[in-house]
Parts: sequence; C-alpha cells; structure tokens
Amino acid sequence: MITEGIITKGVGGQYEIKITSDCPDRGERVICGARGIMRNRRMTPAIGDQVVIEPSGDPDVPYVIKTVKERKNILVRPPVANLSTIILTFACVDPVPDLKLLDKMLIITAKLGIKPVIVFTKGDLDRQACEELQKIYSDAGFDVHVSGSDKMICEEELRSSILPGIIGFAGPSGVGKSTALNSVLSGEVMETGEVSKRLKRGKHTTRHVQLFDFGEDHIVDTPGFTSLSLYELGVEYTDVILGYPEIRELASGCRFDDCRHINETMCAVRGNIDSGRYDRYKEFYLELYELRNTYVGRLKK
Ligand SMILES: Nc1nc2c(ncn2[C@@H]2O[C@H](COP(=O)(O)OP(=O)(O)OP(=O)(O)O)[C@@H](O)[C@H]2O)c(=O)[nH]1
Ligand SMILES: [Mg+2]
Ligand SMILES: [Zn+2]
Repeated sequence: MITEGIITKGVGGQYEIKITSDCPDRGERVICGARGIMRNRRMTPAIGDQVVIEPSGDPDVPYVIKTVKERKNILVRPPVANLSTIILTFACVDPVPDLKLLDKMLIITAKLGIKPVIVFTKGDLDRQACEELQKIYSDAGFDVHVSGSDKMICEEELRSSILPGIIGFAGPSGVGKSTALNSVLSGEVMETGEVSKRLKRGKHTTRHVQLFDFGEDHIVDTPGFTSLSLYELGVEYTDVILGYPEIRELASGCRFDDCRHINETMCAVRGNIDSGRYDRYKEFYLELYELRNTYVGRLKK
C-alpha cells in the first residue's frame, strides 16, 4: 500500500509529514528522512510538498520520503510549495510598509498562478494610512483586508477571499503574520514578537515555515523577509505587467498595441493609475529590461 502525505515542517534535515492517504493512520504526523531523493533529483523537499513515504526500518526516523509529487508551484521566498493563495501581509505603520516588496510579490505570485490576498495590519495604530493603502490596492483590482488589534482578521473574513488548498502568509518581519494566523485559527499556535522600538523593525521571531490544519485546508506561517530580486527569481521584463491588473485593464485604450506604457505617445495608462504603483512598474520594467540586454549582450561578445 502506498502512503502519501504532505510536508508540514522541516526539522534538522528531517521532515514532519501529515499522512493524507486513506488508511488507518490518516491525519497522523510522522517523522521522515529524505535519504537519496535530494542527491538523485537535486531537489530539496519543501513545506507543502505532497510526498510518497515508506517505512525506513529505523525506529528513530521511522519513514523515508520516496518521491516528491509534481509541484503546482514553488515560491522560493518564502520557501513553500503548492500554494493556492498567498496572504501578503504588510503593516500600515511599524514597520513602514515596503510597497516595492509588495508589488514584487504581486508580480511573482501572478506568474506562479497563486491568488494574492493583501492584508494591511495595525489599522488601530493609523486607521487613515491603512485605508489609503486599501484604496490604492483595491482600485488596482486586488482583494484587500485591513486588520488591527481592535478588529483582527478572522477565519470567516479570510475564507471569503481564499481558494481551497494551501494558504500561506508572507511579508516582512514584525508586520503581524503570526498574530493574524493565531487569530484566524483562534489559538496561540505561533509565537509572536515585539517590534524593536528604536528601529521599528521586526525581530524575526518566526524562524521556520510551518503548516497547520485549517478545516479541510492548510495554512502556513513563514519567517519575515526584507528583500527579493525579481531577476534572480527568473522574472522577465515582459512578466512585470502580470502584477498590474489595472494596467492591463487600461491598455486597450493605448494608441499602440505594443505600448509599454513607458514613454509612448497617447498612452492610456500613464497618468491614469496610482503614481506610486506606476513608478514601481516603470522601475521594475526598465531594470529587468536592462539586465536582460546586458546579459544577452555579454553572451554575443
Ligand atoms: N497594534 C498592533 N500590533 C500588532 C498587530 N498585529 C501584530 N501586532 C504586534 O506586532 C508585533 C509583531 O507581530 P508578529 O505576529 O510576531 O509578526 P510576524 O509578522 O509574525 O513577524 P516575524 O515572525 O518576525 O516575521 C507583535 O508585538 C504583535 O503583537 C495589530 O494589528 N496592531
Ligand atoms: Mg511570525
Ligand atoms: Zn500605454
């Protein structure tokens, strides 16, 4: 009989697996090694991976991962496989929201086919700032929620936005990902940490990706991160528009079919969307275009 499961946690080179196949052990969590698969396939299993396991004969590590099933997607930052929905979590203050990071995440998740949901936290600290951000991103076409310690996001509210499957939190340290996860699960399952008073930055309280049951679905907490490179993640300049539904919507009004919305005449986009979002679009596009051409140029020499 084949035993299948989902990786819920990585523990020092070993993995915790929740058994999902129809057997008496369904729902149980077991410890697995990953003997051989990393070497043979040059791949590292990730939290969220569906795996086939078999007994190892070793009582300390009773199972071993035999195969990792084909992934729907893998998000490198944070490292989670098979996400259906990502909850991009940013505080409206403390720490100051890094909208460049948010827009990069929106491009990457669109490219990977993961549904983005945006949550702006700490509305209790600056309601107006949160509402302004909510307006910018909902006008752009995204599903946006505001939460605050006076009204935390709850399971019901989140369920109105997510797709079934694996739902993951992502965002910088100290924005309240673990706090929101605890609220959604109505329990203190993850430790939370203060934001540094002097630097107004999070202290990287969550150190590992961890997957929890969420009814029939699963929900994942991840460590905060501060930066990512679109180029290193394989994003092309032609992909940038994927993260900009509001540009795609207006583009049919541009004079030229191949308008890049950068400096073309009679562009229906430039000047007609949020200026911050537009500036970041242009910056990403030009930077990736430049990097691509430098690289191709170098190859030709
Ligand atoms: N005022 C206020 N504080 C909040 C809110 N949400 C979270 N916090 C606080 O912000 C701090 C950081 O919260 P965490 O949940 O640990 O943040 P995190 O995003 O999980 O951070 P890392 O694990 O470091 O990536 C804690 O002191 C929380 O109590 C909120 O909506 N309002
Ligand atoms: Mg955390
Ligand atoms: Zn245009």
